[in-house]
Amino acid sequence: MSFLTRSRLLFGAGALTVLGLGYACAGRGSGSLAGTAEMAQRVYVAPGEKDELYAFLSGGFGGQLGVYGLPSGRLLRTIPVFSQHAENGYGYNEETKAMLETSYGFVPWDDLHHTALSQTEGDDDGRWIFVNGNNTPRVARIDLTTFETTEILEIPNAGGNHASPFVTGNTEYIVSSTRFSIPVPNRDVPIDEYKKFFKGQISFITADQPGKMDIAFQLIVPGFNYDLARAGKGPSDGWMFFTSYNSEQANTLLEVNASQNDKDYIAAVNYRAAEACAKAGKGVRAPAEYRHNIFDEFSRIARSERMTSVLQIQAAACPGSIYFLPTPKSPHGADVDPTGEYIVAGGKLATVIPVHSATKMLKAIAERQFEGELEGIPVLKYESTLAGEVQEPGLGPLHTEFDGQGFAYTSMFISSEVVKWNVETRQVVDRAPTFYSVGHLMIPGGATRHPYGRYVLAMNKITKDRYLPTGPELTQSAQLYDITGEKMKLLLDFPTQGEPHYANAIDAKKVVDRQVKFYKLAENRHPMVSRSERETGVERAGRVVHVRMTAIRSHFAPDNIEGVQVGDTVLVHVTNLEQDWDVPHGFAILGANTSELLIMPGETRTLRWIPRKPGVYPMYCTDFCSALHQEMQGYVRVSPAGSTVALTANTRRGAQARGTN
Ligand code: K7E
Ligand code: CUA
Repeated sequence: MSFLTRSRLLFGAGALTVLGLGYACAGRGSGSLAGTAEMAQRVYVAPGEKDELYAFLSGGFGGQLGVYGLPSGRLLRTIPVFSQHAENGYGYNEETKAMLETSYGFVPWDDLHHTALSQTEGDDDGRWIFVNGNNTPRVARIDLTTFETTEILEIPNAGGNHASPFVTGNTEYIVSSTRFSIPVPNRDVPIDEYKKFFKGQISFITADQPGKMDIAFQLIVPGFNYDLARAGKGPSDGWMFFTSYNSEQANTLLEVNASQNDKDYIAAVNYRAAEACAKAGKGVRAPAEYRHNIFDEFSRIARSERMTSVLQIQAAACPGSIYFLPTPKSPHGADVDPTGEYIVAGGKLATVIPVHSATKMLKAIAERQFEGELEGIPVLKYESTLAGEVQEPGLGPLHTEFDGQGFAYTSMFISSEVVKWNVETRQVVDRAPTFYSVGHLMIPGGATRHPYGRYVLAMNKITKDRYLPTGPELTQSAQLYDITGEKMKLLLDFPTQGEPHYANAIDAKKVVDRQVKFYKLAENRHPMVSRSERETGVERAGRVVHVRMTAIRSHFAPDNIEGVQVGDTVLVHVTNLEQDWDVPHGFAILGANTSELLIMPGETRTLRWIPRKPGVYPMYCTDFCSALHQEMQGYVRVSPAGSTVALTANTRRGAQARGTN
């Protein structure tokens, strides 16, 4: 930004402040006039300018991923992942339905909690972002050249895929661990025989080859609740740390029964040792039913593969692959600092923040400083791995992020604040209130070796009085703080979609240059593609009618179709002939029991329609694509079943050509 622009901004922000005064004076303001102007200036992205960061916020129970610009907080896009998305037909059109197939059938929704950008040598590389589906255990890959979900892998033997999809330093693996232990394999057993039958599992999923996600192995672990995870680096390279709670193994009233033990555990997995053990034949290929859904780059059609087995290893059979680190109390977050030396747990009910040392852990393992064993897994002595505790941090510590300058930032759910502390001395150095009940925090690059720093984003669970009310359901909210100085400074509130849990942000430069602007028509391998209007037409195969159609500014070809009958399954395959950026066409037809199609340039999308009544059905383009967009329309004539009206389509504009009947 030039100096001139900056000064103009300052001036503009002054005007904003005057308008905002009423609210600022009314109470929870953000300080002085000058303070507000400075805040506005820091987050204001002038018309025509762009944000410096992409932020990807999980959509929680919305099942999707939100793309925001930072520092402005502007919503740029919703990427459909686990939920059907009528806006662009994801999960409704014939090409993408298979993405939502599972071993339970078609599951059109999930609860998306965590995001993980792909990494190379411990830094974000901008290739993909991975996300988890918590309810029907799944992980997904989103390609950041197209901002599309291109792969989904279901996780067997999991009930609540929560500790997921955290990534290793070169994206060798993403992980999945189960929040709810279940019988493994899942079967019909009495619930109160939990301790006998219920198991946890920790899965390592190969992730560095697009289209080839696969469960390398599942480590079977005690029936606790596994909550979050983070990969090690530096001295903890090769390790993955998982928090667990409910070490009591309660199966009812967990609010009381899983809060008995003073300490639960961090499960520290040496995944190279586990991998070697699995490769050495110590595992068992167990039957398991799950799906691997892949989106083909050239046909742009998803297919769902049925998987039938998974490699399982038992902790006891693979000594050295997993250790328990006692950790107070019902820990939630597990976070590793940029150097890889410190592992921080957020104990929801703990009065301190425990900080483990990777170096001490390795030494304690070498010296066998164990206090016991749990189902064959050594339990290290608390003191043997502890670097120290942050005293009186606040109430309800959940998640910690790092700025790369030696400071950690922990969210305090109960006392609604962000607490900044020194990683080495573990002294609290600053606090900032959040509005209200903060869950995850996110520092751009905070999970990498080199945090980008500058901001911390707090994602809040409760907003109460922060926004204009919208009935019983109020918006969720994020808050952006400046962290470049000694003290955190609140810059911005912005509403979010669904309930964001975790998020990632990345320097926009790592993503913008790799954008796909359109799909090449010449490379379109969809079996029903029409690469020109000459290739369009209609065809009947029994009760199925295929319509091959093209869309280009500003007409469909064909745009008059006759001879469709009530009860036919009509498959309209629309190819967008445009070869230019930002020219999608839409397609919708009266009474269709599905969403529209939104067809990107060069791709083919299919709408399934079973007309129920005779009549003439208008169809039209839903995306205002040109000055003659309103003219982009047509008709389908539907006759009673058994009618003698021939199937025809005006495949060339104006001329009434016969379809292949
Ligand atoms: Cu919301 Cu990461 Cu599911 Cu904590 S989790 S807040
Ligand atoms: Cu095409 Cu509007």
